[in-house]
Amino acid sequence: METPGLADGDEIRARFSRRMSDMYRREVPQYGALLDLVADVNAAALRREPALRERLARAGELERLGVERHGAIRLGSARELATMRRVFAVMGMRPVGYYDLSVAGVPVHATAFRPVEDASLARNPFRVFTSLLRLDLIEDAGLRMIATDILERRRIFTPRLLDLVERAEGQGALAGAEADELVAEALQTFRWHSAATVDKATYARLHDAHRLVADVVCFKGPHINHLTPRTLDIDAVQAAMPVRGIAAKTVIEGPPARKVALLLRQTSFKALEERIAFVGEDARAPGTHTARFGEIEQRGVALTRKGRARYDTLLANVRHGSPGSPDRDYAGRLAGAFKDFPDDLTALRREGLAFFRYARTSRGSRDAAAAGLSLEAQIERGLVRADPIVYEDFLPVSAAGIFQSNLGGAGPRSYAGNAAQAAFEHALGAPVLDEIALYEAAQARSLEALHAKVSQ
Ligand code: OOG
Ligand code: NI
Repeated sequence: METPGLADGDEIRARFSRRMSDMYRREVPQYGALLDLVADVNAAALRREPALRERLARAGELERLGVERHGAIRLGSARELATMRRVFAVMGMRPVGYYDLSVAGVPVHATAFRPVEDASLARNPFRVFTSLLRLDLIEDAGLRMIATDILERRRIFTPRLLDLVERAEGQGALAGAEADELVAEALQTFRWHSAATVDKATYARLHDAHRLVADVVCFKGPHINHLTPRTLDIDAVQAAMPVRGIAAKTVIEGPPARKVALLLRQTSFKALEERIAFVGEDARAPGTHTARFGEIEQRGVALTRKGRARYDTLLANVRHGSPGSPDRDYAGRLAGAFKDFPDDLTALRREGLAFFRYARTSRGSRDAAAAGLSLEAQIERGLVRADPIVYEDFLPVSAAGIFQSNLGGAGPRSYAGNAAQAAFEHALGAPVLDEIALYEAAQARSLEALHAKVSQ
């Protein structure tokens, strides 16, 4: 059991992510092997780069290096999504961003539940990429009815969890023991069930419609399908995975390797084939299901709308709009495409491509003349510091790549790409926050604080 006393959202999230990690390691031993590899690679990076170690130590990030950054689930109905929003709210997580995966042949749309305050992100950064199945994209009307019916009847939250969520909503926090209980009850929603809730034939029909449809519809709950620790050297982990017998996806998603890390780079090991049991007469003829995998991520600076538009265009040129597996020379072509994208912090800042947090240095606070200088002049003279703001969200093309690599070689389906943010928000019962607006606000707040100090 954890510490007694009152537990706020940040504390509950920290406990939840720790317990989830323990559970997932027990459920998917290969994930433990990935964590070991990441720990080794991170340790080597810290030995190799003392400056990096120092920077992380100063930021208080060294001891949290091994803490998972995110996980993902896939939900089946509006009711499930709306309730999940309440559960995550108790853990200090808000829905940020809208991701349309239909353009990439995956019949879901999604948001990321995450902490939004700097202090909360620093305390525990855990977030959950949460998809909602788009039943409207199942073509066969009969099958769509079957799926809808199954999903309307299932209950993925324990009654006790719902009680505790209501209590927390009323009080804004929970007593320590109640928080532990809430975490334990919430974990029930995320655990794996090797027993399917349907017979073999129904599973097969849903699976034929799309593998993800079977994954969402045929089980008692929305099992956590991966967890993702942070690595300091994603290229090293990617190279070492096969050496340790871990089947890595072909390429690293996101921007190329650079001096100044941009946005988010991710890679994963392929979903494992697991034995499942069907209901009815098929109970003695087990089948297999692939859904669960492990992933790693490396985060860089958040890009402004201008920077992001440039990133999206460059990436699209390299991928030629194809969400399928990129070819062998992909990394080379990707690096080539980004050759003209500035790769130093000053240029990224001056060209308005990335977000920064500004703060007066101790010299700056002593220098009365600073007030009369432009921001650039103050930065040049070391009176003001500009620190890059880390990107805390996801990338739709990357997410599609992660989904695809876990569809076991089944090629992408084509859906007429149609974002449906309004429908998603209706199901969620709330609007999603605009991720770029959050970075804009953080940068603006830091500038305001700077000016406020100067005018004092
Ligand atoms: C989610 C895949 C997307 C990411 O990190 O981009 C994702 C899923 O497979 O359910 O987790
Ligand atoms: Ni992920």
